[in-house]
Amino acid sequence: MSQIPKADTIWMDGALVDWDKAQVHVLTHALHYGSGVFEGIRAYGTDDGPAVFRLTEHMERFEDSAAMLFMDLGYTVDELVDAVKETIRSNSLPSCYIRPLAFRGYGVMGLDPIPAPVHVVIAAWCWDTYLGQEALSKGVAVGVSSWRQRSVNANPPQIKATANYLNSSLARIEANNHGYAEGIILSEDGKIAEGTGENLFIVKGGVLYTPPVSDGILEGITRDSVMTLARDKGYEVVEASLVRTQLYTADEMFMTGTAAEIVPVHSVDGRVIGTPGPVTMDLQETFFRVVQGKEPDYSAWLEHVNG
Ligand code: PPE
Repeated sequence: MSQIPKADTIWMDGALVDWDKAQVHVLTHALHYGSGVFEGIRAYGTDDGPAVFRLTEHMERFEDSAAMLFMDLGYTVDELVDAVKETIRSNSLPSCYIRPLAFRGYGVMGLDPIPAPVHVVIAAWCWDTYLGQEALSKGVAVGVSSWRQRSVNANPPQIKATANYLNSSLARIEANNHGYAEGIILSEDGKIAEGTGENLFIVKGGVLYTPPVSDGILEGITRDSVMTLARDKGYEVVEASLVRTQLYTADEMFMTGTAAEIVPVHSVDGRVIGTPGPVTMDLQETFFRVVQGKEPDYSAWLEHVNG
């Protein structure tokens, strides 16, 4: 993965600071105990300048993640929405990836996070493709991980917590070591959960299937967008528990995420599913038109940065 391309400023606790000055103390609570929550959001170029895709929904999820950990962000969703727009404007980014992060800061040590101060930062930079240049058009090879998904009663996957990504990192390292672009993580009882940073869909007999939130996944905003677009196009979409072999016999498979966007899967554990299928590519094409403001029916999903 390439280095983060530097932008100019980062929003930190209410003010824009120079990129290089956005620093923390080494005794920051979150560095030691993973006491943080974050978001990943994308802004795309449109005819009316950059527009952030489903920004309010991302900030609502951010607030929900924080609230579940008794973190008071100190800003309303509207204030955070404005802060994201201000960050993009200040960096003059025509399109970008946006990373809001709330974390427990410097002051106390020990496992009780409540006495530690809460900080909120928003950074934005250009993050082109997540799984490689050819992933979007040709698809990727994935493998089922030997690591199991964090349990709903241990590190709840529905909270977008920094600590959850230890699990994702173990699976990503393994996938890379095995020559796969991504790992698919199963729950302890063998159900398909998600990728290390994406949700997952299969297509079988023209119907789309994706695991329900109750199977222990992050409730992805791209997942929701794809379900909505697919239903609006007349496809049937079913939230259903899936097992490993259903991936092997799928007609099509793809993964969804803000960073990854909509990535076709061409093989699972060496079983070839095929070149990117028609349903996958239909949805991917529509998704890219939507985010670029070319589908007026979905303009409510775009939050423009200028004006
Ligand atoms: N599951 C996980 C575990 C996950 O991290 C993401 C997003 C998703 C599903 C898809 O959610 P959504 O972006 O709302 O459609 N992963 C973020 C972080 C990736 C990273 O490597 O960092 C992202 O895509 O921004």
